[in-house]
Amino acid sequence: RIIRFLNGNGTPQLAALTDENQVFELPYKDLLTMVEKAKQKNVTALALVQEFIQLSLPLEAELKDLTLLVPIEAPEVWAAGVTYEKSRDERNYEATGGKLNASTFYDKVYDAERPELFFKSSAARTIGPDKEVYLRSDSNWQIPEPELGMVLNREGEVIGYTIGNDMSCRDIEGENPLYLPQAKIWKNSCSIGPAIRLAETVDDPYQFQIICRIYRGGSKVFEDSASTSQLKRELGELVSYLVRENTVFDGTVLLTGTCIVPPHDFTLLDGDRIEIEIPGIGILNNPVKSQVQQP
Ligand code: DO4
Ligand code: MG
Repeated sequence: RIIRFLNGNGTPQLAALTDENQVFELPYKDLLTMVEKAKQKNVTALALVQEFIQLSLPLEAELKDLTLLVPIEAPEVWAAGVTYEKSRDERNYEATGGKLNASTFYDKVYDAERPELFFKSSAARTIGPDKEVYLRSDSNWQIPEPELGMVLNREGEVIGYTIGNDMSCRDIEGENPLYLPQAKIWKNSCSIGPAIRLAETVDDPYQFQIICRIYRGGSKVFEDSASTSQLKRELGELVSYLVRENTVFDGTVLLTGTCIVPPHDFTLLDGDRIEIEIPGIGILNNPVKSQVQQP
């Protein structure tokens, strides 16, 4: 796994994280530079990392002592929607005011050939591990959306996998589908990290478990888990629609949709803490904070 952290001089440092959670500094500016270097040497990024691990010693500091940064400064984060049955059912609930037997455009997109893809975030709006995700002040129904993220290069090849939180306002989304950008995009509404698992180390991306926990006042108020085996669509299918007639930048992250939704009466509050875990990638931890009001 690849991480970034702030070193003693206050500058970002790229590093490899082993299965034993040992941290080895890597001599590259970022993951994209490392992948480029591997291509030039005609080796995999994994082989390059293994070479450094064999030649160096791990840091004495433990992972928990490091100030982690976003593992990649993704120029854009895109997201797929309604890729799990659970997501379709919950959107129907929002859009119909709870009439579960009503048919909506969410049913249509779930079965359509073309997936739902939307622009989620830019580098300036995306935060990393342990940073605060913000709430909107004009929504009363806000949830985290725990999702597997694919890190892509400009050709749409998957470089690695990460964890993403597609923070969402269910009331704004349910009021009118045209409000989707406001229900999805605001300051600190997207979190990614803590690590990127190199694609070549993943045998089967449909076997990731996703776990979400929400803590309030020190107690756990929500926990649920799901698996990427429940995805309705293939990951390659999502990427192929993203790159179609599009300019995609190196390091773009594509979130693959949520399969975990807290109960209908749940909304995030200032002071909550969200943990999203994907074993094999890590735990993305973010405190929740009300938006700081502009004077
Ligand atoms: O259609 C609205 C958004 C869906 C979404 O974000 C998801 O399914 O994860
Ligand atoms: Mg989502």
